[in-house]
Amino acid sequence: MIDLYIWDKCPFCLKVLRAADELALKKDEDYAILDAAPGTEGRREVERIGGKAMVPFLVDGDTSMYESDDIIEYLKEKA
Ligand SMILES: N[C@@H](CCC(=O)N[C@@H](CS)C(=O)NCC(=O)O)C(=O)O
Repeated sequence: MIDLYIWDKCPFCLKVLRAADELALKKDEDYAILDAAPGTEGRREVERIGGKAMVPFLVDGDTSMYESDDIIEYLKEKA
């Protein structure tokens, strides 16, 4: 399962979610959304895993990335 750390006020996060939707990826089947709003445990987890407190953030096993365009390309490969 792909984990997407998302803050729903972040336009880059919304762009990633829109792409996942357009690619017909299924939430809770193909990917999970983890709340990473500022001050949340999710945001602290993002920093622990990747070293930066930035969203969107994708984790899939040993793969992780921060850039929304890279995330969208990754999702396209998985679709
Ligand atoms: N280059 C990134 C930009 C993402 C970005 O700026 N995210 C903001 C929220 S909208 C953020 O996490 N800022 C916190 C920080 O930069 O530490 C992308 O395209 O995904």
